[in-house]
Amino acid sequence: MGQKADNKDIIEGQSSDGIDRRGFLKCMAWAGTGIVWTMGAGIPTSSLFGAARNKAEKGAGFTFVQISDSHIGFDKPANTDVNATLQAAMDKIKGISSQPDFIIHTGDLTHLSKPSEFDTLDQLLKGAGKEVVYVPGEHDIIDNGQQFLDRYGKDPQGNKKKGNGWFSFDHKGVHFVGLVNVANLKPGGMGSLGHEQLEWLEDDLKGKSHSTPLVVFAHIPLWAVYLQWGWGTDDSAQALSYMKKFGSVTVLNGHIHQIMQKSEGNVSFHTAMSTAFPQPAPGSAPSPGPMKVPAEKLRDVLGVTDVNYVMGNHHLAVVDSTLSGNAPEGYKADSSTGSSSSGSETTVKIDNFSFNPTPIKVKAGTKVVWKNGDDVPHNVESTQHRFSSPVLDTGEKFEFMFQDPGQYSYFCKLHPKMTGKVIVSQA
Ligand SMILES: [Cu+2]
Repeated sequence: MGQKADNKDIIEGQSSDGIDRRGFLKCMAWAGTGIVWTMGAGIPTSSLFGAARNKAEKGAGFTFVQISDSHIGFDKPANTDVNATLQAAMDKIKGISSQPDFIIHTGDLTHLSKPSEFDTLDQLLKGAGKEVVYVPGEHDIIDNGQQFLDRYGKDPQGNKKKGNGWFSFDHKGVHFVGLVNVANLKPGGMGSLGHEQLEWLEDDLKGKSHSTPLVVFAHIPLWAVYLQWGWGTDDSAQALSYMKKFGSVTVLNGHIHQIMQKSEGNVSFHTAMSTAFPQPAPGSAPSPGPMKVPAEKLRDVLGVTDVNYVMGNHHLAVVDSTLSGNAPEGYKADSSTGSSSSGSETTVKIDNFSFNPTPIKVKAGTKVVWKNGDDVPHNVESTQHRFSSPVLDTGEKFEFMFQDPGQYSYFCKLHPKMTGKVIVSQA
C-alpha cells in the first residue's frame, strides 16, 4: 500500500472537513505503529476493507463491526428513511468476505425509545445474522432505561449487565468493555459515567494483564471532542487512568455522527458515523443536530466501522466506510432562532440546542410555554425538581404556570449543556 499517497489524502482531507489537523497528524503516526488507517477527505475508503482483511486472514485474527446512531423513528428531512440506510449498512456487513464475529452498536438505536422503534431495529439487525452487543445512547433511555435493559440487559456471555447497562467480556484474547455515559446527566455537564460505574471499571480491569488488548466502547465520546456542544464525558479522565497500564487501548464512540480520531499515548480514540443522519463538524454550525445534505450525498456521510484485530500483533485496524464508498463534500446546517410573548403567557423557543430567550423575567402567575423547533427531541427539566417535561419531539410544547416568585433554573436532561432560567417577580 502506498503510504505516501495515503498521508497526502489525510492532509487534504482535513481542510475540506474541518477536522482537527493535529488529530490527523497523530493518526498518521499510527500508520507506522501498526494501526492501519486509510483516510480520504476525512472518510476512510472501502478499499482498506480489503487491506485490513488480508492482514487479518494471515494473522488468524478476527473482525468485528461497529455501527452507531441508527435513530430508528427519525423521519425529518435529514433522512426520511433511516430504516433503509440501516438496511444498507446490514447489506454491506453481509458483503464483507471475512465475516465479523459480532457487531457493536454504540447507541442511539432509536430516536424516541418507542417499543415499535426497538422492534424495527431488532428486525433490521437480525438481517446481518450476527450477534449484536449494545450500549445505550441518550435517545434509548427516554423512559429512564428500563426498556433498554429488558431488551439488551444481558452481556454476550449471558450474564446480567451491571447498573444501567455496563458490562465486559472477553473475545479471542481481547477484553471488551461497554460503558454507559448517557444516564443521570447533570445540568451544564456532558456525558457521565458516575461513581458506581467507575468503581466497577477499576475492579474489572484490575486483574487483567497489561498485554491484554482493550476495546472500550460507549455512546458519548470518552475524550474532549468539542466541549461547547457537550461532546465529551465529564469523568472520562478517571476511567482512562485505569487503562494506563495497558499496551493497546482502543476507544470506540458514536453520538457525534462523524469520524473523529486521535491517539494519546497507548490509547486510540475513534468516533463512528451514524447510519441515520450526519451532524455538522464541531463549531461549523450554530449547534449540533441533524444536517440536511443533498439526497445523492446522504449515503456518503453514513457508515459502518469495520474493526480488524490481528492475533499476536496487538493492534487494531479500524476502518470506517461510507454506505456509498464515496467521500463526503462540504455541507452546512440549517438554523433559525426567535422568541415571542403575550400577556400572562410567554414562549421559550427551543432551537439549535438552546433555550431562547434565557433568562426570562416574568410576573408571578405567568404561564411559560416551551416549544421545540429542533429536529431532535429535548426536554425541560427543573434543576430543583419543580417541573419536568416529557421528552418533546419536533413541534411539541410543554407549559408550566409560575405562581411563586423566585429563580427557576432548568436544563435538558438529554443535552445537559442546554440550560435556562426563569426569573419570577411579585405580580
Ligand atoms: Cu436536548
